[in-house]
Amino acid sequence: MTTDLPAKVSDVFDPARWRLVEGFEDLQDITYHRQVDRSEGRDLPTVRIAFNRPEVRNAFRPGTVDELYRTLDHARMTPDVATVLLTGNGPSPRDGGHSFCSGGDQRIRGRDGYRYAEGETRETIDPARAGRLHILEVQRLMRTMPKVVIAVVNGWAAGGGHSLHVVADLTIASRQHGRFKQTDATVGSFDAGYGSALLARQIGQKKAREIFFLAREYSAEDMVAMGAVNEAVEHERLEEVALEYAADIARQSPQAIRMLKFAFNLADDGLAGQQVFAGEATRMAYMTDEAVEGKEAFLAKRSPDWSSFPYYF
Ligand code: S0N
Repeated sequence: MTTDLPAKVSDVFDPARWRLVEGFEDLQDITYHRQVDRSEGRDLPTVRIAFNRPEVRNAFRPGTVDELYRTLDHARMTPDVATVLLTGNGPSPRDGGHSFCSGGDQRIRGRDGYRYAEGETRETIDPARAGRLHILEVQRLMRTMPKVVIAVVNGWAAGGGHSLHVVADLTIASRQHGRFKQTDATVGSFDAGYGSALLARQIGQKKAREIFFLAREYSAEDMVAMGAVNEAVEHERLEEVALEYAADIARQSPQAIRMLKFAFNLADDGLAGQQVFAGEATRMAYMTDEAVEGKEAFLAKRSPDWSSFPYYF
C-alpha cells in the first residue's frame, strides 16, 4: 500500500483515510479512492467515487458517465469492497458552491438528443455513443450491484443528480449544504424510470409528484422528514458519518446484505428484480450436496440419487 497521501479533493475529504485506486490514473471527471487504515497498512472495505466537476455543480457529460460506470463496475467486482460512497468533490473554485451532482450537462445537449463533446459536430460524432442515455445504465448498475451504495450528498442534488440519490440504497446529506431539487421538467427532460417511480415508492405519490411538478428546493432535513434521506449531518462530519455507516455494513454477513438488497428491489423491479434475486439463490444452491449430486450424476452418466434430499423441511 502506498504511503503517499492523496490530494485533498473536497472540503470534507480526509486524505489520511484514503488512497487512490491503481489503474484509474486516467480519470478526468471522477475520482476513485479506497479506504485505508494507514496505522495497520491495510485496505478497508469501502470505496469513494466522486464527481469531480465542481465548477459546473458536478454536472455529468458522456465521459463522466463512462468513468462513473467504470469505477462502479470495478467496485462491484472487487471482492473485499462492501460499500460504495457516491459523492461530489468541491466546493467550486469559482464561487464556493457545494454540489453532489446537478445532472446532465445542459451545455452539450443537442436538439437531436446527442451529447456533443467540445469540437464534435453532427458529422463527426459517433451516434452509437452520443445518443445513448447511459446514465440509466449507471442507475441499473447501482441498483443491481451486490454492494451497498450510499449517496453522500454534500451539496446540490439536482435533475439527474437527484435521481442518482433516489437510486442509491441509502442517502446521508449535509445539514448546511445538502440541497435537493428535481429540475428535469424545468429543462424539458424527465426521468420517467427510477428517478420518479422509485421516488414515489419511497415517499408516496403526492410528495413525489410535488417534487417533480413544482421543482422546488428542499433541505436535507425536509428530505429526512419525507423519508427520502436517512440522516442530515453536520457538514464537516459528512464523510466521517458515511464511513461509520460503512463500518456497520462491513460487520454484517456479505451474503445476507446482498440477498436483502435484492429482496428489497424485487417487487419494484418486476421480473428483472426476480432474475437478480434468483441468480444469487441459484449460486447458493450450487453449493448444496443436492445440486452437486445432480451435476456429478450427469458427468458420471448415471441417474441422480435424490433419496437423501427431502421434499420438506
Ligand atoms: C444545481 C443548481 C440548482 C445550483 O444553483 P446555483 O448554486 O445557483 O449555481 P449556478 O450558478 O446555477 O451554477 C453554477 C455554474 O454551474 C453551471 N451548471 C450547473 N448545473 C449545470 C448543468 N446541469 N449543466 C451545465 N452547467 C451547469 C451553471 O451554468 C453555472 O455556470 P456559469 O456560471 O458558467 O453559467 C443550478 O445550477 C441548476 O438548476 N442546474 C441545472 C440542473 C439541471 O437542470 N440539470 C439537468 C436536469 N436534467 C438531467 O439531469 C437529465 C436527466 C438525465 O440525465 C436523464 C434522465 C433520464 C434519462 C436520460 C437522461 C439523460 O439526459 O442522460
